[in-house]
Amino acid sequence: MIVKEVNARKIKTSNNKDTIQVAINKTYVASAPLGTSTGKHEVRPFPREGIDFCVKYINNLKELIGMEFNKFEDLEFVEKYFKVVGGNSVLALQYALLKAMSDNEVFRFLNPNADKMPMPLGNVIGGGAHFKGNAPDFQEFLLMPNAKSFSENAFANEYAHRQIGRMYPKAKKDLEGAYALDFNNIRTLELLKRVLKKSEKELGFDIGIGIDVAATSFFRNGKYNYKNYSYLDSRKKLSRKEQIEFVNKLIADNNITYVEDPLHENDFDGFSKIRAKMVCGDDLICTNLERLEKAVGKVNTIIVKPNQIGSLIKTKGLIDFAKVKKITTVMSHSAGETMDNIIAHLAVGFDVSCIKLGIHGKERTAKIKELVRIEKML
Ligand code: 2PG
Ligand code: MG
Repeated sequence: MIVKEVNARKIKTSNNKDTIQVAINKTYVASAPLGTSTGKHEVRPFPREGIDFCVKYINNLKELIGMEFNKFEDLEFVEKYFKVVGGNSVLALQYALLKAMSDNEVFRFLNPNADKMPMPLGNVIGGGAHFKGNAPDFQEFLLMPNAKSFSENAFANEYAHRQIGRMYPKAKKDLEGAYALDFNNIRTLELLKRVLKKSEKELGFDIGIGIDVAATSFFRNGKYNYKNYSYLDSRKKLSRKEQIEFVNKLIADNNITYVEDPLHENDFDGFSKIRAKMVCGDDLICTNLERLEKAVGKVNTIIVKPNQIGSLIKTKGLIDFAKVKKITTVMSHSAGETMDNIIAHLAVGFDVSCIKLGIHGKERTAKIKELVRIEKML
């Protein structure tokens, strides 16, 4: 594929922030999302000079014109711009180049033998940093349906989401389209179990429960500061030990399979004390290989968000390392999404185990629909 034209412009994410969109040869368009509860160890999405500067810089990238890109590894060339334009600009450029090289069939280009679909983790009830108002302290309550196909699983998530909408017609939604109810974490789990029982009966397969505690977002002065703790205490401060006990009790009482970021982003050892089937690091790892190396033996699952590291080459390296160490990989959307559906392709092409997505909202369904389309092709 020969680059004839590179065009960049500024667009809005679903949380109304600015990000960059890049088009290669007018046809292949891509953009990278922005997080809200971002980890301290994530790369900067944009440099101090701002997005307008990046747009101008990329529009003037004369050296790319006439260059040939044919393999995944060729994308490394544009990573030298990282220092100047930041992680999101580099990713948008790499995504657009990847789409151009593969004529938009990215997953096949990454893996011509791709034959497995990821399991969806659907964000159905939310709070934490994703909702300004009264809601659970935990950022995400997730569903993990266990049907054979991706489309059945996606349907199950939508079904449960719709049920909650019917039960609480006045409920607001958070940044990712999950319902934001003025519930404490325990009451939320009780509601979820009721909804899942009904869904499982209707649909005929099991649905697991996951949570993204996103604990760093309410960790202050050495304590976990709850504002919606339980029936008896709304506000409560937990020590590290109490936090571990509380999370482990919730896991046991509610049969929770997946737990993300139960402790703050530097407590590697704390993660190893959590007793769930899948203990996942998001802010803990930040899609960073050095941090994953430190986390071996402490977590058995990781979130993969290319925008946390601003490099597709490094993202692939991290996934390869995780596979060698038998660590489960979960490709993930971000709170501030765009209409780009490339993570659907990356999940299948890189053969990750799961994909975490919102259930509701056009930026979320864009990815789900693409996965349903890919499944039909496999
Ligand atoms: C998370 C993500 C996505 P954010 O914490 O897992 O759900 O949120 O993009 O705000 O980091
Ligand atoms: Mg997270």
